[in-house]
Amino acid sequence: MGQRTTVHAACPHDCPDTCAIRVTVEDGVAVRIQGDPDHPPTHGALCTKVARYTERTYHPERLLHPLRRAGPKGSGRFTRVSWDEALEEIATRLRAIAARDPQAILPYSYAGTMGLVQGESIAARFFHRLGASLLDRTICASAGGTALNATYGSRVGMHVEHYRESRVILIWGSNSIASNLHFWTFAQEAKRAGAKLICIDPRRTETADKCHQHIALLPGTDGALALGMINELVRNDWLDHDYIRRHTDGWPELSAQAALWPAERAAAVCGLTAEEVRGLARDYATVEPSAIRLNYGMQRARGGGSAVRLIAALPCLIGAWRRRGGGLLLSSSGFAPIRRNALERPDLLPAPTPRTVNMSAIGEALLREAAPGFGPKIEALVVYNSNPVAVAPQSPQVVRGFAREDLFTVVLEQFQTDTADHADFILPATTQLEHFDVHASYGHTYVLVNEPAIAPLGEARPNTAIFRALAARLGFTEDCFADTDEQIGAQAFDATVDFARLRRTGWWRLPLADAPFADGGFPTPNGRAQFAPAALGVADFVAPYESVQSAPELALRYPLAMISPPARHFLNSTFVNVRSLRSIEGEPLLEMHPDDAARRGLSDGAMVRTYNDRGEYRCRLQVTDRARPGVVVALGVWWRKFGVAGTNANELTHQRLTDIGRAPTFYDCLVEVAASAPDQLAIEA
Ligand SMILES: Nc1nc2c(c(=O)[nH]1)N[C@H]1C(S)=C(S)[C@@H](COP(=O)(O)OP(=O)(O)OC[C@H]3O[C@@H](n4cnc5c(=O)[nH]c(N)nc54)[C@H](O)[C@@H]3O)O[C@H]1N2
Ligand SMILES: Nc1nc2c(c(=O)[nH]1)N[C@H]1C(S)=C(S)[C@@H](COP(=O)(O)OP(=O)(O)OC[C@H]3O[C@@H](n4cnc5c(=O)[nH]c(N)nc54)[C@H](O)[C@@H]3O)O[C@H]1N2
Ligand code: SF4
Ligand SMILES: [Mo]
Repeated sequence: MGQRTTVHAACPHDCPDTCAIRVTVEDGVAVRIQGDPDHPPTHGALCTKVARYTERTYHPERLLHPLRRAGPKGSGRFTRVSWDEALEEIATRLRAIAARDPQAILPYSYAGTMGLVQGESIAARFFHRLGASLLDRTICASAGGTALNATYGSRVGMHVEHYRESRVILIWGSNSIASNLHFWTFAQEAKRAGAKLICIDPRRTETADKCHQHIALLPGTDGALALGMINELVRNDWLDHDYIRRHTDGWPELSAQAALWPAERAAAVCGLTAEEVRGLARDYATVEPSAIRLNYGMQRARGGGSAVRLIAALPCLIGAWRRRGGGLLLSSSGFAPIRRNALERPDLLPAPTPRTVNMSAIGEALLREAAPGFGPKIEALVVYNSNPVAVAPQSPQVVRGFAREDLFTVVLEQFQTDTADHADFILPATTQLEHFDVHASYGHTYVLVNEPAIAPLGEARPNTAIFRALAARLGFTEDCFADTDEQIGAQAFDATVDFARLRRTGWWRLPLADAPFADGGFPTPNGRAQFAPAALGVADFVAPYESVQSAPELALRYPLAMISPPARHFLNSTFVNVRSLRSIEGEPLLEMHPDDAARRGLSDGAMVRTYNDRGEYRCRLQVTDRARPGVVVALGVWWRKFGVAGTNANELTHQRLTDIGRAPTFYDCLVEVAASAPDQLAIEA
């Protein structure tokens, strides 16, 4: 019997649950991964994906050595090189570009790991000191986040545990069983205690199946639904006048706006019945405590920011915040006492501040020439914690950008993703089991530590080590480049977090009130929720760029709205290459309602072509009433190389941005679907 130890870890994935994990290690090998039974949100359970984390870590296709491109851009052909050769050549190329204009260098990263150390710490310091372009990290949550900041002053909300006490829960724009499993456990507890669960989602998800009611609105119409509900709250006087008077600003403007939205008008926009709108308002406002679990599904359309502002007003109007089982949660990330400046060191930036490039329109950015108002052409891209070739909207442009022979691309990765295929250099990165990190969460109110369980595999290195080495080669001598990962972990939180204790216990609950806004006290300048802040005015319904109602001419050619929400057994594009999980998801599918399929003469299992002016995507059709009429669903995000024709659903999405927050509009996308020619059927087994 060898040496057996257990270490405290945290799930690194971009998931609101941020589970506390215990890793069992035997003779230097991670043999078991379990949810921490003592951490209240995790309560000992992990999702199917991360329960398989050892399969991912010890995957035979892990990148274990630096690689240099050995074929045309995007060919995916590489040869092994030493770390020394790779770092020296990368440093030489970056130094030469920086000598002309460092803004021609762009970092591209997101939340492949949510860790504060392996995310934006040494990496941000490195790019700040270099004077590289800044990246606007908008691809996921910035429409909803900006809306919460405007309304509540920060990204704050209910504690997830308190949903067990709610008597009615609106699950709004969320397939919780797939993407927020640990919230769902609390919702089920509430359900057993008699709570009514209502799911608001264009798709009949597995979560909708398990709720008492499913409201299948059209994509991008949530703002209209919220206005219709507010209209009903006023008409029936289901308002908490005292809470509104003492703890909110802008109600006169908001109520005037909502007066224009009787249930009939809202219903017509949403593709619902007026009774559905009225019933929803009644259920929401006449039982206490009532709670909303808002998620990001509805903010991926043009009006997503306004929709979140309108929905965020609801718990204030009925005084739901007075009790801890009432209120709303979209994100709790604003509660975490993170010292971003200490981690990222914006003081290292040159003056004037470099330009900012929006990650959500990376395709456009890579294809632009130097221009006033844009700045220099992008000559180098350093990608870490992200797989933009698969996940960024409008892949035809993204791929053309990444395929530029004159672009120098470095990708730090664990696997040879679609993005890594387009690299000049691939640098092998460690996984969560192999490096140190600290975490906050956007779905609960704890901070966590992740101790390394095993030594790095092969020659893999943590992101921090890679950027430290590049900083040294570029001659950056500031002390902050010498910080160890554990020192960075200690800098990550303010003094409310006792770092030494956190390392002993693995996780720690932030000292917050149970019902944080029972007596107002929102983190706005005057402590009141803002319905019509000066910068934005009152929110109204903002129609999608592309929908039958808002773009009737386009809809003549492309009459179906396509949404592409997360698949349950993947995490964005992570895990697509883990065989056991991919076999559960099967293959890329397009769901279509039987009426829409019959109208096109398409049958279940047929290969289809989904297309619009931007491109074409081929996959198998699934005829199912999970999709409502007029809406097709492509669960993703699949790696392009696993697709029939080497594409995924982002072949069809566009790069236009949300009303506020500069975010992508993945679910604001009209398409048409037709049978695919038989010679295009070849699918790899
Ligand atoms: N298993 C799994 N978990 C994940 C992820 C994953 O890929 N897989 N991704 C993680 C990430 S990065 C994030 S940001 C979160 C994402 O979290 P969410 O975006 O909340 O993802 P989902 O739970 O799929 O919920 C989106 C739901 O919104 C619905 N929807 C689409 N358009 C609209 C609309 O206009 N209005 C309304 N009301 N609903 C709409 C979709 O049908 C879908 O069921 O989940 C995280 N967790
Ligand atoms: N059509 C469509 N597109 C979408 C979405 C959608 O719903 N529909 N969702 C969008 C959303 S919400 C998001 S958040 C984005 C997500 O997009 P990304 O942030 O790109 O997320 P992933 O696809 O999970 O890719 C993360 C990559 O980081 C790598 N990685 C993980 N840990 C580390 C590490 O420690 N070091 C390094 N160097 N690499 C690491 C993983 O191997 C993985 O390849 O996708 C967006 N794209
Ligand atoms: S992906 Fe989410 S549910 Fe799964 S282990 Fe990680 S934090 Fe928990
Ligand atoms: Mo996301």
